[in-house]
Amino acid sequence: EALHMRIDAISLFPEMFGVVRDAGITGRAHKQGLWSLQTWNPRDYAQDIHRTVDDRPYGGGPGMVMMIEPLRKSVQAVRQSRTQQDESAVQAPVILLSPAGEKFTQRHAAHLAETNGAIFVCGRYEGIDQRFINNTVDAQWSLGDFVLSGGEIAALAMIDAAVRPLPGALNHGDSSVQDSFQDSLSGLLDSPHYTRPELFEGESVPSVLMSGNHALIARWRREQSLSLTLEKRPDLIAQARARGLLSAADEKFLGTLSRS
Ligand code: 9WO
Repeated sequence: EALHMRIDAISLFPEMFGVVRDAGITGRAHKQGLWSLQTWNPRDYAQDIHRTVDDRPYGGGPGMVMMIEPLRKSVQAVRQSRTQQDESAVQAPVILLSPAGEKFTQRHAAHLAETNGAIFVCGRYEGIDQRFINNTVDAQWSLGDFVLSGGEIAALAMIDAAVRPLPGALNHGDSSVQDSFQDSLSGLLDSPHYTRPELFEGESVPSVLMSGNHALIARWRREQSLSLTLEKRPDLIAQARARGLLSAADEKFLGTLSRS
């Protein structure tokens, strides 16, 4: 059976997840059954007639805090549903989207496929009762140092990054393209792209790309990638070097750059 990744999202705004489920590469991959999404609204697990999910912060201060119980019950419902679907399935991690989390990278995206997805918890208001984080959250992931109005948009970005590399998600699912995905994992920036017209406002496409010489083109792209990365993200060059991803030819080319 083909690899299938299941994502569960606990959110007060489940309609936000329609975008990644229905549009573009992730939408097509969803239609193909490469991954599935289920959303869970904590409001459906509230205790009272008003379906309250937030309350005022102990100690005072502005805003409201998400209550533990609707969140905990949502997680319990997800776990039950996952067990019903596959009794032998490993328990997926409960991941909270938060600026306090680990910085999300391509490694985290790849990890999601291996753990059969995740249970994403999207906070709203001023935040979530710390006891839910202590008791139920397995990891916190961040997109970067900025504050959103909720975790949903961060979860959408991470789901997109996790679905793209699933085998068959990209149109061109052949092995050569899988290799170029591996290249993108090596952490070098991509070389520039060009399409028609050949001449635009006096600027032409680099002639090597018109040469038809595939070996030459591959070398040019690699060198563009190396020089662009050295210029804009030298930290990624160091990282690629430490991982043994730079060939002798790469090092020789980089040497010509730093000497000029
Ligand atoms: C907000 C926050 C601010 C500073 C330090 C730690 C923090 N944690 C949170 C938090 O968990 N907030 C909840 C989720 C409730 C308010 C909206 N939330 C949120 C998540 N805002 N921004 C994010 C987020 C998530 C991932 N990457 C970047 C931002």
